[in-house]
Amino acid sequence: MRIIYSEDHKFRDARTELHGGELVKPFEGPFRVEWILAALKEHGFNDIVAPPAHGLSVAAKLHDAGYLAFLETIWERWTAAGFTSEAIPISLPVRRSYHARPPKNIDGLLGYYANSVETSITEGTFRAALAANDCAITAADHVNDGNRFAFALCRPPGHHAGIDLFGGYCFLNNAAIAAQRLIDQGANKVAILDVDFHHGNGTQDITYERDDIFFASIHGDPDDAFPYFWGHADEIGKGRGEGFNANFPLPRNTPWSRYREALKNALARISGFGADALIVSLGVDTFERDPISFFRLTTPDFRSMGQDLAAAGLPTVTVMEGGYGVPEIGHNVANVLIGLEEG
Ligand code: SP5
Ligand code: ZN
Repeated sequence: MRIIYSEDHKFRDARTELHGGELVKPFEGPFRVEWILAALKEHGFNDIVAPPAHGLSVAAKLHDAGYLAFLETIWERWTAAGFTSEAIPISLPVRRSYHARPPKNIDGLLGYYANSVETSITEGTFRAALAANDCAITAADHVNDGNRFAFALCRPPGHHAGIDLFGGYCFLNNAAIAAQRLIDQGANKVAILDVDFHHGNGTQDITYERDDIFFASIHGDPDDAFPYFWGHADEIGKGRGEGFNANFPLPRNTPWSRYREALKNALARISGFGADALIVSLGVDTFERDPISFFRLTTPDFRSMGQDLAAAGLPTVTVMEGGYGVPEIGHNVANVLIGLEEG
């Protein structure tokens, strides 16, 4: 299958992540994609192409205009305000912030648009996020051209980025952008299946009131896992989107056997929806040795996952999300793609 990859991901290279009360080296860094690319090449995936620039016209249908302008200008305005280190929010609108509105102060604006504070914004962040957006759109176009599969090797990831929210290492929602692109090119219904360890709260935010995008997510129970405040099973969609959102929270130490039951249930819901195409938000942080997660999937399990996903029988755009800590993430990603092609 074709891999869409941009070297510009390297412009997202933060020095800091707030973790356990300390600023540590981020779990989400350029080395992740280097591991994934090395494993893909090792497994014979050689059709790797760079995307053309697509700009923000697709993203503008999903994200708030003020939020996109914020992402584009935050670094310049942050440094102009006299700050010399990476941008970390300090004050967020929370319960009973009834009158919250975007303040003119850049420090305030940073908090206004944040859904978590571990994600420092840096000089090249927007440039890299734009390249990931390009990968997602180009992958959608490849499937729209009649190919069964495409893999958008996006970095930074996207599934925690909401309508007007960044966080969880995410800025632009690459999976939702791929879905929107397919719809813009004629698809009536698209399903997004999020298999990252973390609930795809940003994707849920963007699709919650829509009936043309079905969103399903299998993830660590929010009672025990980031993003904590989204991802419960009773979040089913709203308005015309009611019935088009499905969450599958799972407990600590979930092995493939139990994960697979949830996956089959999610795929059954997607089959009932009648999607024209499937977007897979692929995080491999469900791996047993992931440093920030708590499922127990093994490297061979990811191949089975790919086979199960392919059994949906749909044109499929796979979009890279999380997966941290160890070089095996590359083999785990390759195994999903191998399984997809086998299934
Ligand atoms: C795309 C993606 O996977 N984003 C994940 C963002 C998670 N950020 C917060 C991580 C907090 C982890 N705390 C668990 C400590 C385990 N020792
Ligand atoms: Zn994740």
